[in-house]
Amino acid sequence: PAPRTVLLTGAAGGVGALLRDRLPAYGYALRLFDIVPVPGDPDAIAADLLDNTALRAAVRGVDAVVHLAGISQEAPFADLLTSNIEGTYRLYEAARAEGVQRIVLASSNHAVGFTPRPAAPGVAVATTTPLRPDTLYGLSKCFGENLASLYADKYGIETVSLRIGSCCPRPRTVRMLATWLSPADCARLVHAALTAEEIHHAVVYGISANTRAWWDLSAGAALGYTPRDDAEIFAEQLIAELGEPLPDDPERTHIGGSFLTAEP
Ligand code: NAI
Ligand code: 15L
Repeated sequence: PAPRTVLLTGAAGGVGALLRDRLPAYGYALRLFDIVPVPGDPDAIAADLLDNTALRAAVRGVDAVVHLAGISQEAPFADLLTSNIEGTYRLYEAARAEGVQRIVLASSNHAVGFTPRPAAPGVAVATTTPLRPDTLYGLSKCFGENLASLYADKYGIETVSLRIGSCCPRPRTVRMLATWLSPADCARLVHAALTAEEIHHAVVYGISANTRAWWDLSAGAALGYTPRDDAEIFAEQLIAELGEPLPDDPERTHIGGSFLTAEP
């Protein structure tokens, strides 16, 4: 049966906000969790992922978890170690203890960010491309994907790892014309990841049907994800405003763009 009650961690964040607005229409009852209060929702659980008691109670009785909580950009290692590495480990341990079968994990394109962008149009980067983080942040996402693999093999917990591109109301950079994940497509993707059958550990790229995409979307299609939006509608105006990045700019040369030169 399709999961009904879903724990949304990181519910106060940008992606959390757009999923809070959209997932109930798919029939889910959401339980919200974040270290900071969720605006407009007094029932949300305000706790750290490292608070075991709160986390176990949050996970208890849900059908699935959508795990967004964590640091979402480059940061000092000590902070990533706590929120992203230990926090994700604690989440999986809580899920194992409480018998939760399915986790949708927010990974990131930055797990493979140092991969060169395909030079030829129409050549796509596969989900099986070697992990190649561009930041300590990306490395923390590699840990999450490997943890998901371990918990699938060892304990049978199913994970769909979403290597999200750029999830925001509209693309803000020329690179995002390739990496954009529209809010509506994000909800479609999470719904597909929650309901797909015969999952072990699946890795998919989370972007819209962008004309300039450089990722292979077949893994997402196999889960039933059909994106409907395309960043191309913003292209003319965005390029007129910002201009194209220079040919040797990481925004042009590598998947991870400006994260290649980001320092903690
Ligand atoms: P965000 O930074 O807006 O939200 C993250 C939320 O996690 C925040 O509300 C924060 O309070 C919470 N959080 C952080 N540490 C926590 C802890 N120790 N315990 C409990 N809650 C904690 O990030 P956004 O943009 O909403 O992203 C959500 C997830 O998706 C993140 O894991 C991010 O790495 C990932 N992602 C997002 C992308 C995007 O384009 N927005 C792209 C790729 C990945
Ligand atoms: C990410 O992983 C970040 O969380 C988000 O803020 C964006 O910068 C995104 O990647 C991106 O690559 O555009």
